Amino acid sequence: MNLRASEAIFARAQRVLPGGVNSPVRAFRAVGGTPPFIVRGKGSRIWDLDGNEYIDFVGSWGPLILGHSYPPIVEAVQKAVQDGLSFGAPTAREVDMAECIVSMVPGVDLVRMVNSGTEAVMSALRLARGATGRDKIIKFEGCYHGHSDAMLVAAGSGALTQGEPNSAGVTKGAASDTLTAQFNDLPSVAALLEANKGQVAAVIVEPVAANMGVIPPADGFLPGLRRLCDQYGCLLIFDEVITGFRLAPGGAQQYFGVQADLVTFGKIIGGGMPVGAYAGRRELMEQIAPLGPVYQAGTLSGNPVAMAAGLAQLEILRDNPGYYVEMERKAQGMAHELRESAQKYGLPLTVNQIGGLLCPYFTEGPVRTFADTQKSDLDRFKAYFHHMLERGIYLAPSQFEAVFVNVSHTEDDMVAALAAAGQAMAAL
Ligand code: HOZ
Repeated sequence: MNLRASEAIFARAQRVLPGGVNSPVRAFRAVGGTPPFIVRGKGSRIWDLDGNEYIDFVGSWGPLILGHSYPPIVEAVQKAVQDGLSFGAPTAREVDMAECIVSMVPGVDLVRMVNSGTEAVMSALRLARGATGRDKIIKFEGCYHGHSDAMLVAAGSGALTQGEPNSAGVTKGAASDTLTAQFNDLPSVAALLEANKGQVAAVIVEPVAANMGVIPPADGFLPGLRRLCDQYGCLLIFDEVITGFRLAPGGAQQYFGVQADLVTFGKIIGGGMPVGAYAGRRELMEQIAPLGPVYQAGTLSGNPVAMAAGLAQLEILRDNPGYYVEMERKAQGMAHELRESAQKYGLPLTVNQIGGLLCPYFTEGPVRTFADTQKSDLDRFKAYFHHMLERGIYLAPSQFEAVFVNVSHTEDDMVAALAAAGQAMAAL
């Protein structure tokens, strides 16, 4: 594959951007080689500077359920742009967006828009602490909730990929109120709650852990968290940056039938633009300024262009519940075929799949915990990744990220991806 133009600009990039990138996983450090520099996307496809075409299974890390440059979203953005880029003043689009989220997400009365998932989580944690008068937070090893100080403890995603789940630069003070439990292990949560009685403000969880690969919650895990939070008087926060509007129109709460107290959203509600939000029931959300004592603000919050893009996508998803059936079917089919290929070539492979999310781990299964994810053969993943890229299949350059299957993927795309995977596995 010719990546000459990407190589040239990556060399320039490394002189002016740390690692040549603005977000670490993109630097390809976990897999080696040069990241293709992307120039254009349409539907399920992206193209790089050298003219290579890829079927994209990253989709901007989740939000592009309808694909790249989806015409109604592009038109909504074009219209919004003509009206002005930013006002730092209320606009009707923010109200439309909040009404749409309230209508789709169970248990949500009020929404506060922010600019990223990181900001949403950081703000939701502050709200949880303000509302309960408690300081401590329980998170799960390998779950990723953005890069705020308190959440860079035993973190997944890029932090895990880079081997730095506890970031330098986080003070002991900022980290000391973050307690770490094990995903899919209720006793580990109960033990922390018991040992820190009356001190835990919230348990925050990705309802599907999707930043250490993809780990669906075990039966009873999410209802068990709900029960424990009620028992110990703390809040349950679902970080739906990845699962929101992807598993179901109402996200993981709807998919699993478990009600959280607060939910956080990220890029998924921007349709490709930078957005985030946190939301919950009225009496909790009324603790936020200007109604209550928990302060949080932002000039770009509710930005009209981002609202236009996000709203266009959410309305389409709301009106097309069949899309969710379609994504699940395609992802299930892909998981099944990957398992078959692995079996054919005698390769130890475990594929976890739920909704339009999946992850092949290069190990015997099951993969149900953080510890299980660490058994995956990363050299095999690396070789697989490059075989796929060579064959025009664009995957996340890390074992610890999800494969995103979207509405935009055609049956031909799925067939092409599976043919490539079969060839890759034959070569491994
Ligand atoms: N590590 C993030 C995904 N879980 C974002 C990666 C990126 O945008 O480069």
